Amino acid sequence: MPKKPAPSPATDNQLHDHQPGAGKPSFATEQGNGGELHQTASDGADPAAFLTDNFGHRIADNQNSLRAGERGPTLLEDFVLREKIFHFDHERIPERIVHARGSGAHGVFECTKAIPGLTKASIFQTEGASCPVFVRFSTVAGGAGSVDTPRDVRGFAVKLYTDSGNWDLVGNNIPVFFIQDAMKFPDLVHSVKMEADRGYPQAASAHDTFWDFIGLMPEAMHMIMWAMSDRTIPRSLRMIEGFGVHTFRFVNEKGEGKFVKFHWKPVLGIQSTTWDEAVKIAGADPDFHRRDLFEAIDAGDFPAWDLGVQVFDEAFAAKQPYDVLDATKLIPEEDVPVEIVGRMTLNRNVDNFFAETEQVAFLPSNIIPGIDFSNDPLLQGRLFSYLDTQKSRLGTTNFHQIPINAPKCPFHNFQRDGMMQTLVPTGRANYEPNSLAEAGEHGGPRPSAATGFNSFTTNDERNDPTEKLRIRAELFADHFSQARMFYLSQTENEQAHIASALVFELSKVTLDHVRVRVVGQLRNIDEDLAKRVAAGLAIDLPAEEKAARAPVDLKPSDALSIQKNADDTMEGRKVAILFAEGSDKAAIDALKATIEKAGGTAFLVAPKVGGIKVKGGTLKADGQLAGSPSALFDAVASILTDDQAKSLSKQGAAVQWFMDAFGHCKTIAHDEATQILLDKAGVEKDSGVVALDGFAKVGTRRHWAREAKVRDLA
Ligand code: HDE
Repeated sequence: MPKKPAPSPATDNQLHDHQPGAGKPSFATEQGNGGELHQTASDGADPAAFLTDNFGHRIADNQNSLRAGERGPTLLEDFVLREKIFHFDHERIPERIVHARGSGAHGVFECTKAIPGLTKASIFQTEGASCPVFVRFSTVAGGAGSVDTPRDVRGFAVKLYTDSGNWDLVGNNIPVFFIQDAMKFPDLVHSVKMEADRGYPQAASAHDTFWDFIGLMPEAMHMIMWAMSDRTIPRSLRMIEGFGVHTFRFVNEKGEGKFVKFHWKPVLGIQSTTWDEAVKIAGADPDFHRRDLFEAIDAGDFPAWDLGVQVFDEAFAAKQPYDVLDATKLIPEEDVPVEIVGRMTLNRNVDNFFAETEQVAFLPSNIIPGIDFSNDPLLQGRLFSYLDTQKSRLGTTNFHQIPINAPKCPFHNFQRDGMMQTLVPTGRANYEPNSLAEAGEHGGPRPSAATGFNSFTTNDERNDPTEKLRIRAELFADHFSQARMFYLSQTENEQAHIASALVFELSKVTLDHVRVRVVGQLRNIDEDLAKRVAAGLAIDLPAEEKAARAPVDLKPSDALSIQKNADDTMEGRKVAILFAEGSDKAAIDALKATIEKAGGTAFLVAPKVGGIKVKGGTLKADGQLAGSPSALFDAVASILTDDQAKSLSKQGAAVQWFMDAFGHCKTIAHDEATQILLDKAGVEKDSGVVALDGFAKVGTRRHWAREAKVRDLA
């Protein structure tokens, strides 16, 4: 007689942990009508507590597959196993072609200034009008599992669920783009992604094919200045600007149209890291930005952005030395000030990453009456691409029914069927016109000429729509004027960062002629920049690449610099306090209070995380020293005993902690005992290396004047 198999311990646990009626397990998926039927189940238990398969059958054992005998083969009959594995096998969907790595959050947009004279968009009619939003921030080049802090442009995609339909403002944290025409997008993306034969590098532009393409596409040079600046190594997603990039249209009730550019201004200010810091963060916490966003929202520190608009007309556009339809150009804020009309606050984390952040589908073609497109050829190409890509990513034309994508206002039409149809349209009317209403049946919805979306009729007289041409308008040929303007608008330190980033990236290029060509292009931007980069690469200054159109000198714009606009707020910043056995708890508490009062967060770091005996009690650390390098914080402080400081001065992780904080130009607040560690780390006294009671005054600002002491910049 076969002996009775022993029950597996896991099965027992499962039964004990999830006793029916013991409360709703967090993994329960309640779907369809099954739940309702189970409500009336005879055993009277909470139906949500039962593990079922996808068709509502309760599962008795979630540990063991069905076998023929104790040591025999698994049976095909095991529908529980087959369904579980079948579903798992298909869990992944294709990642986004670009912007695959992203983090999302819910929030609200509120109109803070009504602008009915400019637009009839419902959301801008009354001050205080609001709508829900979903935002997804992303990097561009890396795959879905890549790190958060490569040098890369950040996507800034906002879905506003307005009462007149979804408005998707799918922008970036840089106001211009690499290319002028959608025709070049696949080439750009192929060049920056992993190289086709070798499959590397991941999430990096520092390689041959990218710079080969760039050297041959001088229209990218303005964007390259931004990409090599600190904008592409942000400190936090909460501290990036957002831009709609393209010129759009505002249309008012009278049908009058003006051009508009959209800006999102972070309330916390713009802040970036240094390159060395970004690289170290990638190792210490590959999810640095995702975690930072999640934790801030979780703690109730809701990040916010002001929505600004630059509005101008054809007459203004005609007078500029650039074409406003060219996405490689911006409108200086000094020429057209940014007017703030709304505020967006992110106040809720996603409940499920896949269902929301992964399945959200942004469409630049989602606009609402009162907003319209311009003839920007890059934007026009995007209007096709995003709708198209969703079919291959989400697998069905019914992707709009996924909750995160569905509008929150009613939608009715005669589109029917398709894969994964989850709606159940009723009635016979699935065509229009119909006269079913005359027979007392429901005839379905009808178009409305008055309230429906009417495209703006362009009054651009320079355009002859009867001509079919594959050309670009004349001013699109100016590739360097604004690149120069951007470079000259930066502080000396920011210019040095740009030059050094170019040297770093081009040093990774192995094809000599590619390097030479890019430096030849830089000569059209700024002679000094080209010389610095050539010197940094140890190559002779190459001949200037011929410019299609000679650049003109534009007035530098202070608004383009991060450092010129930095304010000293501690709001949203994170300060690490290093302590160890015997540290003075009162001093730690006092510093913590100072940081929190200024809107920052204190993070306690110690050699061990459990309870540590300190002077005045026991203290738990938030992070262990080796796992919490100083690169993860905005500033550091240290409160130690002489003995502990001496012992830590022999440990690499502790010495590196201060060396990096100093090298990343951060404030270091310390007690006397810490001096031995500072000496070992080569930390010299300056305005950012202060005693503990001096911290409040210096705060978390960076001390850029120190940088020349710690590294050679190009
Ligand atoms: Fe995108 N872009 N793009 N792009 N883009 C995508 O759409 C595309 C461009 C941007 O978080 C894709 O749903 C073309 C400019 C963001 O889900 C794809 C062109 C700007 C996101 C696509 C551009 C952007 C995308 C990939 C040239 C800034 C992430 C998956 C004509 C204004 C949205 C998807 C998210 C995503 C195409 C140029 C921003 C393939 C053809 C310019 C923020 O459809």
